[in-house]
Amino acid sequence: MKSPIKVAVTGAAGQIGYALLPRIASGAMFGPDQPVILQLIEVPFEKAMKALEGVAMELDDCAFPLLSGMVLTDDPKVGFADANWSLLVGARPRGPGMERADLLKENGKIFTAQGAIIDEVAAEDARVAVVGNPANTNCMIAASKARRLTPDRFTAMVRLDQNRAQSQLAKKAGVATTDVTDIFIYGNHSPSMFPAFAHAKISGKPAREVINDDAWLMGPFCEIVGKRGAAIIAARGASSAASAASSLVDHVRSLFTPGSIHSVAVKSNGHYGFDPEVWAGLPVKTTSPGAFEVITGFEMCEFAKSKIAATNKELVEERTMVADMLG
Ligand code: NAX
Repeated sequence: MKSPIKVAVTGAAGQIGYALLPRIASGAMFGPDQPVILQLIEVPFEKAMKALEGVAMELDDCAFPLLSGMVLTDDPKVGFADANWSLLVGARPRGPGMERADLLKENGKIFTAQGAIIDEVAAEDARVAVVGNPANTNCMIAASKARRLTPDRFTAMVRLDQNRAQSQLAKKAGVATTDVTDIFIYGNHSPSMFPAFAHAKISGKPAREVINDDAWLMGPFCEIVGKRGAAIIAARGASSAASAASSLVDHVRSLFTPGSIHSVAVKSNGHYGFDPEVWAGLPVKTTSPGAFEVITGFEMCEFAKSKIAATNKELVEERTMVADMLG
């Protein structure tokens, strides 16, 4: 029997947490023979901790063979202790009348604290995946607080955007989602991000040739993918939860599986013209569990360059808004 992987999850009593935890405990994230210990972190309020207890009761009731233990806590130092993976889902939602800058600052405080604590108490091989919005900038803030863990240990999720793009291309072409490959997301997890359709393939052929409708790809396709989150809220009356949880499972599983090729928001280091200091969605290849290299060399047309410039501008603006929190 392998020794368990310790997975810390913040916002564990939230709606993404509810859809995520059974997937991790069932083996979907780390494989069918890998035990896990869930270290569940919530805010120090009775209502949240009570809800967390209820979630843990349900996990008990599933009798998952791979679930070796659970820790329920409102103390991040306890929750992140020796964690191999820290999944930062919890964040403050945007309230009425709240400006983007206010949201960045409010959430910046959370990720400032969590980045420093993870650096202090998490495992030697610690990896961090940020979902709480604005995910790219929150991830940058957390990474900036680390002295022991290098920036490549901190990633943010754009996999939901990749999955949305893959599914839209499949629908348009009338094929299975598994026939669509090499669709990567560049930039921010926001409507500004760019799904680079020119490199996508459908059954091994360029998606552009198969779909044969550049006007749709450059217009409605980018729009649908970019604004899918808002469309879900309009339809469901609540933000994406099952798909976000499933995409986080994909994000971590792909980073855990050498050879996987997928989109992750990572420190850009200047690739594809991004500001070197921002966390941008980029195509990566997993080299060993938790480690990756950015796939370079994709040619960008003028349209792609302008989309990347726009999403980069937004990331730089976000960075400027939280400049006093970095380092
Ligand atoms: P919920 O409001 O249902 O749950 C959030 C939970 O986080 C709450 O239980 C809250 O008590 C907890 N929390 C807040 N601050 C915390 C802290 N400092 N430590 C521990 N727990 C804390 O939100 P949910 O729908 O689960 O969404 C969570 C986050 O994911 C939001 O920021 C949301 O914007 C973001 N999303 C990111 C996506 C992405 O692709 N990157 C897509 C889905 C989602 O919108």
